[in-house]
Amino acid sequence: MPEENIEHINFEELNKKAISKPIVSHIYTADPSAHVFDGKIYIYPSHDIDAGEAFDDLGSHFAMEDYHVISMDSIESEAIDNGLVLHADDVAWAEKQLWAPDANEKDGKYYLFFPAKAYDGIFRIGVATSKSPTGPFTAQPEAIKGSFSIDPAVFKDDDGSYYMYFGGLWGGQLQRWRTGTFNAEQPDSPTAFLPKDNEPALLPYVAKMTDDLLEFAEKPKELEILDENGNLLLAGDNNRRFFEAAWLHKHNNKYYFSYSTGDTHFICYAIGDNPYGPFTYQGKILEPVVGWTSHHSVCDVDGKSYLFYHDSSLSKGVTHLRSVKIAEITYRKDGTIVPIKPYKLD
Ligand code: FUB
Repeated sequence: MPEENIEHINFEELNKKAISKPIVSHIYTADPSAHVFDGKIYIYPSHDIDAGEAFDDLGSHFAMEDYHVISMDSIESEAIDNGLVLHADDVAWAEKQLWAPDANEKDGKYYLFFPAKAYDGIFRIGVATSKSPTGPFTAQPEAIKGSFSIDPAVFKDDDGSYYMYFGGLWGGQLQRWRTGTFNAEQPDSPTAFLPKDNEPALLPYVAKMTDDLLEFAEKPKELEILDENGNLLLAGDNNRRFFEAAWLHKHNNKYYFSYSTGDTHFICYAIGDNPYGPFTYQGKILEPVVGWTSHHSVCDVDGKSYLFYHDSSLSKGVTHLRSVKIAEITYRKDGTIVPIKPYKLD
């Protein structure tokens, strides 16, 4: 339910029909990355604010400055805001736009992975560490070497290896890295340097992390997303191609790579046999929500699988003021996912 239809929406009615309510309403939260650490649920979201920036297709209005961590004892219990855990002022390399983060745990230490725009206007990905899942986090002095673009998601495989998935189009700058170096031409254009509609779509990236989780252990590789015939999805296939919001989870020994299609507002997924893919497109997980963006994570809690997502229903459609919600995921016997409709519309 993208921005262009917003004036026609009766939010009171729509919110009555929403399948889930915001987990917190005293602040705006978005891009939820959920994990279970020591039996408790921790959600690492963006912290949306209205910084007064005008809306544009580069996402300048997403002018977030800090992060909070939300925790829950169980999926039904109250969501607790653990307060400020990291501010842009405390990240030496980052100027602004603290976008969608993720976190993970290793040997009792917690790692917050986050994208931010550096002082040269280029998005990089940084790491901050803490002894506690609820922070506060201390940022590394520099961004991860060789990092670029946005939306890091760090997956721990069963063998103890950690992989970062990342990338995002338009304001996320992925299209500016096609030659391997940043293309700073036409700085105000979100769509310059995108492939043509009949060319393969831009792909997200994956890189194994070093043992200390602070750097890439290898040069990031493209993650192939194929159609049912084994061909790469095309750039003009806007309903299915990758845009942003990478997430990787495992179900019944298969790897599920899920992502947002951006301008068509779906959360989709593709299945593969290993963390590097290739992945074959399967379908949608979430139909469009209120607001332009859609961003999610998938997390198993007490034997059930949940989608953590956001919408702009609480802010009555303000696209950069979003709220995190939760809905249960149902798998079919063949491992495919029943798509979730966020509102029970007739
Ligand atoms: O929250 C800012 C950006 O909007 C995220 O990085 C994208 O995934 C989209 O949700």
